[in-house]
Amino acid sequence: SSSKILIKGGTVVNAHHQEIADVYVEDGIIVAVKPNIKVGDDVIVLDATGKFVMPGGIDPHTHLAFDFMGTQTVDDFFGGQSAALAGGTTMHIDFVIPVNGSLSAGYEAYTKKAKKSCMDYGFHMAITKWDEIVSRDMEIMVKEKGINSFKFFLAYKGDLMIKDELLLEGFKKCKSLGALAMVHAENGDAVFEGQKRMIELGITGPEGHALSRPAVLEGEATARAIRLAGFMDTPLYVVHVMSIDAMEEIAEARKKGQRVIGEPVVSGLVLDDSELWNPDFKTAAKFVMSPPIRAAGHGEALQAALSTGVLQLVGTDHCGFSSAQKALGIDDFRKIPNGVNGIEERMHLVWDTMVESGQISVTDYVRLTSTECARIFNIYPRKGAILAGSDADIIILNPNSSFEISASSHHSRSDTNVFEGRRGKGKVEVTIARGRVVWENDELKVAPGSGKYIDMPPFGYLFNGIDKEDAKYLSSLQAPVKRSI
Ligand code: DUC
Ligand code: ZN
Ligand code: ZN
Ligand code: ZN
Repeated sequence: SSSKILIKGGTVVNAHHQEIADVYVEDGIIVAVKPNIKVGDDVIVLDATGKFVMPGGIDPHTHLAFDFMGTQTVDDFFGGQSAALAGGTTMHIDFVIPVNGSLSAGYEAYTKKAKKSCMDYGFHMAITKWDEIVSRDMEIMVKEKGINSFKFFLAYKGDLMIKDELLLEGFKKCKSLGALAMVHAENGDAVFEGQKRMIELGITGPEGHALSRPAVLEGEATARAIRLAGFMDTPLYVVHVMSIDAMEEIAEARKKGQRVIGEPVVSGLVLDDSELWNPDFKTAAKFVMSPPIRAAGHGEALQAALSTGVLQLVGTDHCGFSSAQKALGIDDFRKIPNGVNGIEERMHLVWDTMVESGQISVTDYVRLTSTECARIFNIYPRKGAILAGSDADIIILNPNSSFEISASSHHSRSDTNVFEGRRGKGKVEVTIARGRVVWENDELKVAPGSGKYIDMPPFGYLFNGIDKEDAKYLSSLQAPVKRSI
C-alpha cells in the first residue's frame, strides 16, 4: 500500500482547537494540515466531509499477555492491539510485571511478548518488592529503557502489595528520576479481612467480590497515597479511579494545588455492579475486576468529574479473560481472575456517553482520550495531536453512524464482553496507524511487527509544576461533585 495519504475536507480536532482542513501524510508522519491540499495520483485520498479527523486514541492502562491469578489473559499483544485499532485506539501503555521481583527480567519478558505488535506501545513498570537491586533497576529503566512511570500496588496482599515504608522509598526514587509514581489504591489488608468475612458468611459467589472490597477502602488508600506523595513532594497518578470516594480525594488535593492525576476506566464510567448479583455465574463473573465496578451513581459522578477537570483522562485496564478462565473461581470469588475488556470499546463509549450526550465538547474528547495521556507521559506532540511533524496515528469518526458491541463481532479473543448489547452514536470508520490504513470498511489490515516501542523520557510536565492550562483548571474548578447516592 502507498505510504502517502490525503484526508480531505474533515473537521480536524486537536485538544484546544478544531477547524475544517485537509491532512497530508507521508511515510508515517503528518506533513501538512491546511485547507485545499493538492496532490498527485499516487496518493490514497480519503473523503472525511462531515466527519471528525482526530488523533488516534491512546489507552494509558492495559494488560496484554499478562500472567495473573494462575492463568494468562486471552489477548496477547497482537490480538489486543488488533481489537484496539478496530476501535480507534492507536497506542497503548502496558504494565510490565517484574519476574520474581526483577525489573530487568520483566522488561526482557515484555519486550519479547511485544515483538508481534501491530501498533505503537509504551511500558509502565510495576514495583512488587523493594531492595537495592530494584532501586538500581528503576534508574536503568528510566535512563536506558524509555520507562517514565512506576506502579505501586496497595492491594493484592501477599502477592503484589507493597507496605507504606517501601512506598515512601519508591516515591523518593521516582522524584529523583523524574518518573511518575502510580498507585493501585485499595487497602490490601482490609480487603483481605473483607474476603475472610465473606467466606465466613458463606458468600462465595461473585457478589462477595464487591462486598469484600467496598468503596471506602479505595477512598482510604487513595487519600493515603495522595498524602504520602504530597509529603514526598512528587506527582502522583491514581489508576482506575472507580468510586466517588476516591474521586473526591483527588478533587480536594487538586484544589489545594497538588499534582495528582486521576484515571477512570471505561467500565467504571458506564457500568454498575448489579450484574455481580446475577445468579448465572458466567454472567456475573465477567464483571469481576479490581477495584470493583461500583453501585449505580458512581459512574455518573466520575463522568461529571471528567467534564469539570477533576479527572484528566480515560483508560481501560483491559485485562481480558474467557468464561472458562473466569470459572477458576466457580466455588470461590477470590479465585476469579480479575479483569474486564475495554481496549476496543473505549473510544466509542466515551464518545456516545460524553460527547453525544452533550457533557463534553469534541476538543475535550480528544484531550481525555489521547492528548492528555501523551502530555503526562511526555510524548506530546509526537503523539496525541494532528500537527505537521506528529506521527500519523489518526482516526476518522462519523458522528451520524452508529456502533453496536457484541462478543460475536468484537476483535478480542474473549468469548464475552462486559458491554454486550450496547449501541450508540458515532463510529470510527477509519484508523490510520503510523501512516497505514489499518481499519476501513469494518476490516482490519494489520501486520505483526509493524508497531514500535515508544520511549518515554522522564521529567514530564508534572515535574515542572502545574502549567498554565492546569492553573486555569484549578482556578475554574467547581466544588467536588455532590454525592448522588
Ligand atoms: N485489576 C484488574 O481487574 N485486573 C488487572 C489488575 C488489576 O489491578
Ligand atoms: Zn488552526
Ligand atoms: Zn490495578
Ligand atoms: Zn490494571
